[in-house]
Amino acid sequence: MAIRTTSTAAAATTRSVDGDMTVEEFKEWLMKFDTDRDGRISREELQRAIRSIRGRFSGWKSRRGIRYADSDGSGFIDEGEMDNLVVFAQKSLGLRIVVSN
Ligand SMILES: [Ca+2]
Repeated sequence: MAIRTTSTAAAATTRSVDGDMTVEEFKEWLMKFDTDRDGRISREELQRAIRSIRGRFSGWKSRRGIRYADSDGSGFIDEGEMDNLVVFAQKSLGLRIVVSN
């Protein structure tokens, strides 16, 4: 049986963020920036995410995003706070995120 090298999962999930995306797709995209893999998004990680979509003022916006979404004041966006960040991304980052019922 031949062992084939398939393209990485990261490459396969790379998609345009210019069009509509679902909340699930947004979270999946965002978690790619969880570089220390602690399951939370830090300000630095959020800044890299904003920069990746050519967002301007990524430093300032990431600070605002954390402040907006970080309900418990931990300084990180954890899983339960991700929905707050969805709202922030729609309002302040101009992402079109479809909320499905
Ligand atoms: Ca993290």
